Amino acid sequence: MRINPLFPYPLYLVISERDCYPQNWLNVAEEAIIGGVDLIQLREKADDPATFLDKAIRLKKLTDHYGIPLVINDAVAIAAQIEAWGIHVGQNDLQPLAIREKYGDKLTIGWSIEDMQQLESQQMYAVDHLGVSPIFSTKTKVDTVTEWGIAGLKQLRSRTEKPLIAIGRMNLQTAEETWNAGADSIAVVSAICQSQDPRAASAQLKELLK
Ligand code: TZP
Ligand code: MG
Repeated sequence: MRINPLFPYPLYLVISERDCYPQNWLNVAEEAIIGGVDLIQLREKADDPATFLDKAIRLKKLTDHYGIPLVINDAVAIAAQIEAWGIHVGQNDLQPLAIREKYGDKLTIGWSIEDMQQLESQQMYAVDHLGVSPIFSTKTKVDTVTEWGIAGLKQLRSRTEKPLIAIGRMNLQTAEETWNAGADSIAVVSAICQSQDPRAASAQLKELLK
């Protein structure tokens, strides 16, 4: 398997309670880890802070138990409080430079980019890795700007050394081509969370990443 030492997590699970429904999200997380997921991001859009914190603490226990990193989406203070490995933010969230200024190297910082111009942003100085969002349009997140596609991902690959996390309709049909185009990590929601067998789904996806 091709591993980028700057981001040695080829299979990346983005999880929420809603995206796992009707399955129990924490069970899905555990099954996915056993199946081969290398890192988990908790991305809860609807929760109040107390509920989010409670979930984050429970998931942190699980990821610590299995020795994999936990990333928190958007909620920087909660990420710091539970000593998560990282934070992931988008273009409309608290920006990487501000996060770095406040938290130093306590949190690794992932940043979603939606167009090529954002590569030139000053924010890039504070970014550890990039979410390429979305590779393909997806029902899971409808407020996206454009599709990068495989061609866009290859272009990005040639323009930055930062680790690239591909997200958006990653599944057994799309993940291999995306990986071979130079992604360092394949980030998945529904292909794992909506699977009847998240463990097997994770193992099958992992198998494609060589
Ligand atoms: N950011 C860009 S696409 C996406 C996010 C969070 C959702 C990906 O979901 P799925 O079900 O893996 O297509
Ligand atoms: Mg966000």
